[in-house]
Amino acid sequence: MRTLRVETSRRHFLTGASAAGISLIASRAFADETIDLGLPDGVGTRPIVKNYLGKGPMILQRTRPPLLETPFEVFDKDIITPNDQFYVRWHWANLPGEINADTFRLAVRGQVNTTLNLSLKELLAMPAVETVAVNQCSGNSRGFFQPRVAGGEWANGSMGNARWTGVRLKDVLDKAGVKASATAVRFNGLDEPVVPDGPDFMKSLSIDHARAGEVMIAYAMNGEQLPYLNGFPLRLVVPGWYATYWVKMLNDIEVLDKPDDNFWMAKAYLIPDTPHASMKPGETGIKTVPINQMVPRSFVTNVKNGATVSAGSPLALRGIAFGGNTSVRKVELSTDGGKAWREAKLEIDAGKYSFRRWTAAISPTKGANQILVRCTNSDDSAQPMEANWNPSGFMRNVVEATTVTAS
Ligand SMILES: Nc1nc2c(c(=O)[nH]1)N[C@H]1C(S)=C(S)[C@@H](COP(=O)(O)O)O[C@H]1N2
Ligand SMILES: [Mo]
Repeated sequence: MRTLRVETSRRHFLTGASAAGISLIASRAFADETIDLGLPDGVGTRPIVKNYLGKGPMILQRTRPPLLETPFEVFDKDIITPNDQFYVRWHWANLPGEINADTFRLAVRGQVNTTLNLSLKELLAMPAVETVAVNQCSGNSRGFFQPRVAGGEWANGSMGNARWTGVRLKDVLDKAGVKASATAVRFNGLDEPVVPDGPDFMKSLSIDHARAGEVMIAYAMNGEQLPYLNGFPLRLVVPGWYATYWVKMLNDIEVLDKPDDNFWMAKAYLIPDTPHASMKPGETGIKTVPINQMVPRSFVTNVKNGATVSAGSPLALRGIAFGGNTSVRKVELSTDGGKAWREAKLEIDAGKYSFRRWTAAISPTKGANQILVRCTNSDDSAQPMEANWNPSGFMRNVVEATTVTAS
């Protein structure tokens, strides 16, 4: 557990002033290489950047603020997504140019008996906990929504799975002593709006969720300190919940005595309160609620849509699945459009919030073969056959189809 490298004396520098520096680095990191994400209407061509603020090869979605997508083949290599290819998403481009780990403090204030200003050393001295969990953007796969919706046009790579190490949020709240008046806990990071009246990015959780024990303040990711773009030096980890709650560069925790009405809770990240958060384009009068727990998903990772394979010999398939807010119960495949399903083999269980590797073999017949893959989680929630739709492009988890041609 203590082999991880978290140097409290280390600083994170960006070359140049923060915002301007980021664009400069982006343009220097530009390669000639591009990728076609295969989005509907052929709008999916993006540059690949290879050296963007410490990241390896990534799909550049936007530079200000930085939005980087993980190339999908990364998910075929391991159920853990490496830090240098873990996706990146920020709402505002105003990121600190330097973070000094020595002087950094995490404030815990509001409805508490004692206001705290915790150093990284103090946090590292508290009992450490570890969990493997999927971090997935609410808008992962938004680029596949039809009709199209506004927002980052992600393919399937705004998700990743990592081993997170840190302290329990509950332990930090207990240290401060939460007052009986507490109803919610709000989290804020070091990033700031680029316009004076822009709403600072903040998210909150109910006091019960915050104290239930699973929510973590992480200082390490896959045994290393957090990469700058993934929230150095601290981030919230909310297992089973969409990544919008996983506040990065976390430096302020405020215990509230009333519901949080800040923009990012009350106006943004709302979903229709309907099955699969689905509605019809233009439909009105639908009640909305803040987005919350994730839903199951599964993907083939070793064969690309449109690939050519040989007929008559078995085709080995493998992929990843995750249960969302609970573990994977089963992964099934269908090659007849969803009439018959066969169970895939599930590999190592790294924890209920982790990606799980699955393997299977099919026997392709001459011509086009459509492979459907479906995950059912331990709450018996299964991926739907029909894609959901909502105007924000959230919570896509339709059964994925991969078509290969056998000759
Ligand atoms: N401070 C801060 N934390 C944040 C955000 C942000 O804009 N600012 N974006 C959230 C959203 S919407 C996502 S999808 C995840 C992305 O996490 P990652 O960049 O580490 O992959 O960070 C979350 N935490
Ligand atoms: Mo997100």
